[in-house]
Amino acid sequence: MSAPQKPRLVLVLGDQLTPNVAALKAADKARDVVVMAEVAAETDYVPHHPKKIAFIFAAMRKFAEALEKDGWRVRYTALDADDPVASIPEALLAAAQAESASAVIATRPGEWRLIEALQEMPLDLQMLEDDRFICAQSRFAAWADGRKSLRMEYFYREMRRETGLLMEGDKPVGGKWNFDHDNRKPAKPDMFRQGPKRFAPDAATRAVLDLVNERFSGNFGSLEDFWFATDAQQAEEALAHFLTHGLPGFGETQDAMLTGDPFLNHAMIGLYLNVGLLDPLAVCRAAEREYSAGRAPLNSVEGFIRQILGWREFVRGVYFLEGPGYVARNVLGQGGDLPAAYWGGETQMACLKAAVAQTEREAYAHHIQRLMVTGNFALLAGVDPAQVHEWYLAVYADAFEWVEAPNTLGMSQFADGGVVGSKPYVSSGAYIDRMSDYCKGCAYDVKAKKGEGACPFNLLYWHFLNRHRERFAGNPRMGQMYRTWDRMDDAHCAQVLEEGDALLARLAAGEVV
Ligand code: DLZ
Ligand code: SF4
Repeated sequence: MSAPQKPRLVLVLGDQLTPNVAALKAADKARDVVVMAEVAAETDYVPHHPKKIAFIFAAMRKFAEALEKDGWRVRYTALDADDPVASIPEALLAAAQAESASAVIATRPGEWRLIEALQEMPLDLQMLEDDRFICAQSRFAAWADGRKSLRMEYFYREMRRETGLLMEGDKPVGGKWNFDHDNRKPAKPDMFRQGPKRFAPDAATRAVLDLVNERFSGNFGSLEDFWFATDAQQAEEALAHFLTHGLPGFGETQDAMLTGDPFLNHAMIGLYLNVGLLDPLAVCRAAEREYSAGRAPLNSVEGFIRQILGWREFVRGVYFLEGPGYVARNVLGQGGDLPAAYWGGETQMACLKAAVAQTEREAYAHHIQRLMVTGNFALLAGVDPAQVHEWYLAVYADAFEWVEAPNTLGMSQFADGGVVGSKPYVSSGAYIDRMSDYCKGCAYDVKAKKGEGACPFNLLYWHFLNRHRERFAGNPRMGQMYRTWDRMDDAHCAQVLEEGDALLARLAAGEVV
């Protein structure tokens, strides 16, 4: 009889919580040991929102329990264990010693920092591609190869063709690939809008909430009223709830912002997708069924599917294609500090206040609040993109670097020089006024372009375009903006720039704006 084979260590990270993750699929229940750990290195690389930490820990603990029920042997180290471990490599080294093991099977983490830390361990590491995505990384690289620029829209069309989602033969259903034109309406308060499904914390989650409260109450973000799904079954319920109640009206108002209604018809499933509680292709197919059955209109379903099949897959491809240096990019050379208002400090700007207050409460803001309020303002105000990146990575429950960095540094801050977006997403206050009810209650006047009470977005929009003229004037998508600026009278322009300078100086001095 041959000696039993040595166990291998199967690493499962806090955002790899599915039996379909590559490392588990490659492992042998009868032989191998799953390693999971709550560690300070992961809780502290940015000051995560307490609700995000609680969500991840609760989902990790419940997933570990499910694995054990399913016959796996799991070595789980809690943050408050008697013999805690400080980092993922340390957890693996401790497990290697205890189990007399030297081989590790891991699924590639979603962050270069952790990939490199694993590669540096003195253990025999097999790192498998994370195949929980619709588009394999090699497929993305082949698509990107030789292209002068990468545009999500073209990638998305290929993904539609390859998956057959919303296709009639080789034509897009409805004759168009993209129905965003119908999806730019402002929203009105609606008592019957349901919002996402909420779950009362179970015993495992309550224990985590106590721990997080004890250890992380100093972090930005409220832990009160925790309602996220924390296992796959609950996440499925949250999805089903959205498909019935949210999806039909999702499209029309997907870009709208309303004080007091943080969710509108948004799905709030990004966090579940990103930790593995939901599968992206299954989610797209479920949404497509709602269209086929006549329960949701095409503009909603196409817009929703594009976020997952197009945008989410695209940014993941970009993150891994661009390599570890991506997060340090700053092509516009912006160097200001993130205003204290982003961490809950005072501000007179109603839109910024609302987006940050909601983030503080929910660890969530929707794409337009992120892109056109907090992102737009940071870009206009000349903030160092690395600080903006760390803020988004910390405060949103759905934020992991592979998805957050291309969205923040690329799409929102243009720090990558146009890999992700073809132009910077900047706007004056008029856009926010059109899409929200924020301006009505603001100390600033959105109609004022300069002078007393002028909306900071109005001043800084032109200031930004002017200070980056050399880079952007030749951009075909921005020429119109420069022509408009050039037609304004010189005295007006000079005053706008002077007041913009003064505003930036006040921000730099840490004054409340
Ligand atoms: C975000 C996070 C946090 C806060 N804590 C842990 C943890 O204690 N243990 C763990 O395995 N994963 C955690 N994560 C998720 C990781 O940071 C994530 O896997 C990497 O950033 C790669 O996406
Ligand atoms: Fe925001 Fe300007 Fe509107 Fe105030 S007036 S809410 S600062 S856009």
